[in-house]
Amino acid sequence: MGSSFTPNDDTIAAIATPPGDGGIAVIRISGPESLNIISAIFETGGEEAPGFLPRTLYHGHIIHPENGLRIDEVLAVYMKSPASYTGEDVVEIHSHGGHIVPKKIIDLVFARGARPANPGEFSLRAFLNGKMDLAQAEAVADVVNAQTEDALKQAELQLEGVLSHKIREIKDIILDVLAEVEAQVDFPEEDIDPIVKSALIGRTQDILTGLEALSDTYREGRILKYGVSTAIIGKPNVGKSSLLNRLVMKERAIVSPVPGTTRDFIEESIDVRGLPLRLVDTAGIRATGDEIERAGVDFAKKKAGEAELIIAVIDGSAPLDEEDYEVLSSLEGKQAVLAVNKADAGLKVSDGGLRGFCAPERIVYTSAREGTGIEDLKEAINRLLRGKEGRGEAGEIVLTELRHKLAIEKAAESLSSFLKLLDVGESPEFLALDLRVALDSLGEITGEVTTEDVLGRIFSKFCVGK
Ligand SMILES: Nc1nc2c(ncn2[C@@H]2O[C@H](COP(=O)(O)OP(=O)(O)OP(=O)(O)O)[C@@H](O)[C@H]2O)c(=O)[nH]1
Ligand SMILES: [Mg+2]
Repeated sequence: MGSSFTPNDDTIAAIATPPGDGGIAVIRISGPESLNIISAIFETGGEEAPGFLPRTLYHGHIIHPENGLRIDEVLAVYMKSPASYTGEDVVEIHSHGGHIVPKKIIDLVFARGARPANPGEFSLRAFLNGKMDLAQAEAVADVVNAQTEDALKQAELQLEGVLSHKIREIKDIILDVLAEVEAQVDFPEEDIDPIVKSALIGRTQDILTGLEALSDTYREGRILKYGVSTAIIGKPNVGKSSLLNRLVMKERAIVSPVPGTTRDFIEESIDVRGLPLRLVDTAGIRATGDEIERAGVDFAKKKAGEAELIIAVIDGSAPLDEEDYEVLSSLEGKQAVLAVNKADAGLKVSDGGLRGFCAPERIVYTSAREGTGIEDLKEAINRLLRGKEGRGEAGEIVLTELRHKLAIEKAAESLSSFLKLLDVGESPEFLALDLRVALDSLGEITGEVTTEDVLGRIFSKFCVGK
């Protein structure tokens, strides 16, 4: 089963740049009418229409075709099919930015027969026309949405086809195994030669190990793509807001010596060693008679419950008390690091006293007031989230898409089933079936096997003009 979509023969257009103030805006047109449309509304200074050589930038004006009025001074370029992003005839107009000019131009383009592009429709066409595979097309959105350098690096790798290449390599090995199995179809009554059989088992197990390793990278990939919800919790006055301010490197939250200062929660995004964190500073957790503060404490507990990562804070300059123990006990079963803060004011808390609540490598000593230990805290978070072993090569791909992980797991399941059937001496036809399912599952990643429904879901997440 392959993708059986007929490329659309209509022409689509969109303003590809975000609306609002900006030096320029880009209006993108794709489809058979692109060249006719631009020819009808564009003229170069007094001369005849230039005839648009492909991949040449022309300077001129967008002219209203009915009344001849100049709309804007622009640059325009024509990219002839198939040498364009979508694989179709594409025209891009670089006009002045703002709200009015691009809108007036796109209205002219629509009036000449183009229709508004759906979200992601340019990339969908690029996929349908074989300009990129599905994993690459998905990466286009990731490049645009990347929040940190590492997230961008991953998106670029995927866009370059590194993931697709890896998937194809795995598929090639499965195809070899399939060929071996199919060669046995003519002798269904005989057992597979033990040497051949053990070779098949070995190769399949290697693939399974590779698939499992790839699937495991999703943990990190998901973080890179979506960020980690992180709550800073602790009893009042231990320096949670001071720590938040240090991490975001600005005076974001109010800091005061009065316990119970923070009541509402404060959210900020930060980049910790390339990992995007969505950080929430919360009210100090304690029993309180103050109604507003109590609402804050409830919020804090809720945020802590929802967070994927906890930064627990205690005041290291004072002995631990009941309120600290309540916070520390809540860390059980959570991904957490512990900041022993106010380290500048003389430590009264020792590692020994904290043992049992938090592993030693997750405890850091900080002074939010003096700004020390902040890098250690980031490093502890980095290690915790990426796994101790860290990733191998810098150019190593990680999975950032749940869809890919699920497809890989499905393929792994089929291969495991293949191994079981092989073991019990099942006939080659049945063995081949599992291998084909595994191939199809992997084919879903690159879009060799796909449905309109899946494509609709993927591309609707894009913004218009992409
Ligand atoms: N000596 C010292 N004082 C600190 C440190 N961090 C914070 N403080 C002080 O501790 C007090 C409380 O700091 P905050 O950051 O407001 O503490 P908080 O945990 O957010 O407090 P609540 O919002 O009331 O729960 C302030 O007077 C800070 O200046 C530190 O590392 N060393
Ligand atoms: Mg606070």
